[in-house]
Amino acid sequence: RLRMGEYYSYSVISTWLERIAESLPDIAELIEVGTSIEGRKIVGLKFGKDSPEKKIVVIDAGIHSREWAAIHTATYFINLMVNSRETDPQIQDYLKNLVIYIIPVLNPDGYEYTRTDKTNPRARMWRKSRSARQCAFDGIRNSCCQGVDLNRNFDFRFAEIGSSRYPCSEIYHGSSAFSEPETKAYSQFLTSLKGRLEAYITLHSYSQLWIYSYSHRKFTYAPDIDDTRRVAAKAVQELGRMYGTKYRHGTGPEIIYAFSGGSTDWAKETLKIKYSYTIELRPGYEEWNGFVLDKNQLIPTAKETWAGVGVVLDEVSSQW
Ligand code: 0X9
Ligand code: ZN
Repeated sequence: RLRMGEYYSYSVISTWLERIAESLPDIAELIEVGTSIEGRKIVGLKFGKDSPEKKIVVIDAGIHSREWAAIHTATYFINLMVNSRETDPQIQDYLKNLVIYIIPVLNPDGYEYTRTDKTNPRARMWRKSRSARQCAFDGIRNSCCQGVDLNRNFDFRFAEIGSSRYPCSEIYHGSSAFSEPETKAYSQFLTSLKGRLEAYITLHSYSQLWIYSYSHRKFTYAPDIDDTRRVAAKAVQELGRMYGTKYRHGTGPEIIYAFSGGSTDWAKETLKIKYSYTIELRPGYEEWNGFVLDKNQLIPTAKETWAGVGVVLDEVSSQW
């Protein structure tokens, strides 16, 4: 058991997932998405007995390592599924009607690096992966840096907008689409679920936004935008009912900025997932350094997010 409202190392989180899978084989299975550049196994849990006609929902977090509130929220979801499986009828419905994958830390190397904080104060703000140094001439000198922004490395309009070809940039897109083991493995994992994937939700922080496709250009949507938008609107409404937290919904360029190479756009376009959302958790965008969220906000953040995510899950599970 993990006490919620705390931050844990990647090894504690993954051991916890293993234990859950061992002790509750009827509802949870350990899954291995792939291996990070430093050799960590990217693991998650698969909830619900599988059968070919069941719809699948995938929830991930931690593609950006400094976004600890997102990682906590994903572990909170897991904790909730496990602890409420016998008492909460809503969770029982999900377990019966859906297959839900939760992968709490997509970028474990980056996450562990952010936890080395005490020896290196700058490390807490690390966003990218920990891939090997690459160099590029930036007009003045040849600059070499480590890490790729994994949320710029997906094969959706790769390198077109809102990313950088300089390895020292925070938004370095990598040498080519899916050049990184983390994104490559994850895209293969998601592709293997194609056809049954009805929702894909990626948790980030911060700015209190519920974002849908597409991100590269204003007013550019997939044909099923009406459903996507309706469910997003309902989700932010339900989320706000709990503590009054105000979220906005829209596409990236409409409500924050345009960029390409992100996971939700790739999932939307390539896998034709109806509900493909990026959620930016607390705090609001006016906060100066919202990546460091006060511990006492962790559980409320996770709870209200679950209320919003529940709208998506209800939508998908009621189609059955
Ligand atoms: O820039 C990103 O990768 C995400 N924001 S974050 O602050 N967590 O790094 C994605 C935001 C989604 N934005 C758009 N779709 N434009
Ligand atoms: Zn992020």
